[in-house]
Amino acid sequence: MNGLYTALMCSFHDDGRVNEQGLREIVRYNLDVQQVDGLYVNGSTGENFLISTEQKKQIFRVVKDEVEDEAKLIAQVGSLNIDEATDLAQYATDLGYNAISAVTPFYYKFDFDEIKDYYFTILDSVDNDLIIYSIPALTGVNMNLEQFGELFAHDRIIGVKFTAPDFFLLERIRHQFPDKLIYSGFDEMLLPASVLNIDGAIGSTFNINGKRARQIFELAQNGQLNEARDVQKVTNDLITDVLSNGLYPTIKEILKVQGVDAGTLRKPMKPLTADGAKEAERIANTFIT
Ligand code: NGF
Repeated sequence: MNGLYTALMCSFHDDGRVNEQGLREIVRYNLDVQQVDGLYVNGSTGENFLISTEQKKQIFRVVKDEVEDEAKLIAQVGSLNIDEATDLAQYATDLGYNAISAVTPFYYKFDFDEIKDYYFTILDSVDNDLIIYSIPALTGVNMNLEQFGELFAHDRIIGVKFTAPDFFLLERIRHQFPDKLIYSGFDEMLLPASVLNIDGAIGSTFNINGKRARQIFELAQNGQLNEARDVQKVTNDLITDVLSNGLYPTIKEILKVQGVDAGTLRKPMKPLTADGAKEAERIANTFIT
């Protein structure tokens, strides 16, 4: 399960339905052009928290049908509705997903016992491995080293998608749990995370910049830090421009410039203005090869 996973975008029609053909095109572009090792399906980048249970299942199904066994697949099933989470975990497992992942429960201020119960309930419902999705900036859930240890004590919690700029904690987790998988979640910090000996990364910008992500990851693994820094610099020039123009709509527009039908966004996310679309085209022409 090591390697680079795209946090997969999904294509939607203007009326909010899943654009299955567009989704297949996004999958193919990631596998054939960006050449990532796997896909992280129905994460934040997939607009997961804006869609229905049926749409989540539809996306799991279409992606698996397109990928078959060409790449590894991780299904993000986390939900505030524990019944939905267990239902999706079973559904993705039956489809043949290699692992499931679940965002820490958010919005209500759950204590750690509740968070632990959430993960163990999901695991009890399904025969698959689980990767914790930790993204404190969006969930407000900050877990410490000891709490990660309590979750990692479960032998089917195999790792964490670590989307936080806390390299102290990252290093401590790496040191204490050498057998667990750590995936870095912030693409702009892939180099420092790679230096700390992560196992892989999961990123939204890999939809358009997966090849550079691989260079950073592999150069760092080979100890070629100056070269890796140069690639991270170009990557961060790209990410700076993408973030200031609007993360998800800009990635979709860049995919469109590459001939991929990335569709529109689910409300209340808003599409780019005409000027925003022009800026996305400029970014594509400047950075995407
Ligand atoms: O989009 C976010 C929100 N984070 C992603 C990634 O961690 C999300 C990250 O790639 C993800 O994996 C998912 O879709 O579940 C950033 O977009 C990127 O580093 C630019 O900041 O924070």
